Amino acid sequence: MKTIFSPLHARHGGQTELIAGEIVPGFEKPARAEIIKARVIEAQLGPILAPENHDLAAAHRVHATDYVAFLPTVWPRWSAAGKLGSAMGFAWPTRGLRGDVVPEAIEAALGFYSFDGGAGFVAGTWAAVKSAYDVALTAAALVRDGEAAAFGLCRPPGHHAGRAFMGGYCYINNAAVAAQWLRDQGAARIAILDVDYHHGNGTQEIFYARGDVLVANLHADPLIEYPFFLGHADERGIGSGEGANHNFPMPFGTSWGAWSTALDEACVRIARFAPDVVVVSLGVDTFEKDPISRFELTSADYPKIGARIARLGRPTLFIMEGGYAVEEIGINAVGVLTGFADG
Ligand code: 6XA
Ligand code: ZN
Repeated sequence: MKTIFSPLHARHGGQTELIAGEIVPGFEKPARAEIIKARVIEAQLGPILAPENHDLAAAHRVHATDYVAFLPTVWPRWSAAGKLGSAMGFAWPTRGLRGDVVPEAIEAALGFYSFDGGAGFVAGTWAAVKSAYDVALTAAALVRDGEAAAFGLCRPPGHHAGRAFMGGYCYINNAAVAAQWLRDQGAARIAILDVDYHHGNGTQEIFYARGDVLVANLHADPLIEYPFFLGHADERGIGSGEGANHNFPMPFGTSWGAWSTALDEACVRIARFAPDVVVVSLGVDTFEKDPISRFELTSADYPKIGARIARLGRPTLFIMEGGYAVEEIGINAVGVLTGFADG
């Protein structure tokens, strides 16, 4: 399996994030992608290729025009305003406030285009975000051209980014961009299988009214876990998307038994949908030692995830999402891929 990787991801580093009353160094750091890349080499998964440069047309297919235009301007505006630290909002237009007027002040515009303080910008953030977009599209093109599978080693991740907002370390929704691009390249139906510990709220929002893109999410129950405000089992899609959104919220402490039962059910529904391509939002923060998560999967479980996905027998595009900088992030992420390749 080919991996697409860009060293530009490392330009996004040293950012801070807001969690539980504290501004802390971002957990989503460059070492993550470097550890995964090293494991791709060590496990001899296949060649590592650089992404091709793409214009932003594919981003406009899933994100609002004004939002896409805003992203590259954030750091220049923030630094021109003489502000220090990571660029992020601190006020958000919740219920009862105007959500239709973009403020002029950069810190307020950041609040307008985000749902949390988890997607800070530093000077190189846009370059990294754009590189992850290029990685996703280049990997998608491999699958379009007939590869059985490809791995987009995207960083930063994407699944919390919605049509017009960032959050949760995500700016552009790489998996959604790739899925829509594959549709535009002629695929009739795409299934997105999100196995990250956190609900992929952005991906769900983007495709919620769509019957041509099935979205299945396995994640910690939003009643008790981030992103909190989406991801319940009763969210099944609307309009022509009715029945094409599938959520599997699970309690803290979930281990392979219950988790794999949910994976199996998601795969049964995907098989019934008969997608031309399966896009996997590959998060490995379900791992027992993940520093921000509370599931109990072990390293031995990840190849079994890959093998189950392989049984779908569909062209498959893996897009990297979460999983934090512990040594095992490489073993676990690449474990899914070798499990798929051997499955
Ligand atoms: C709160 C936690 C963000 C979770 C990001 C993640 N800042 N998403 O791993 O999949
Ligand atoms: Zn996650």
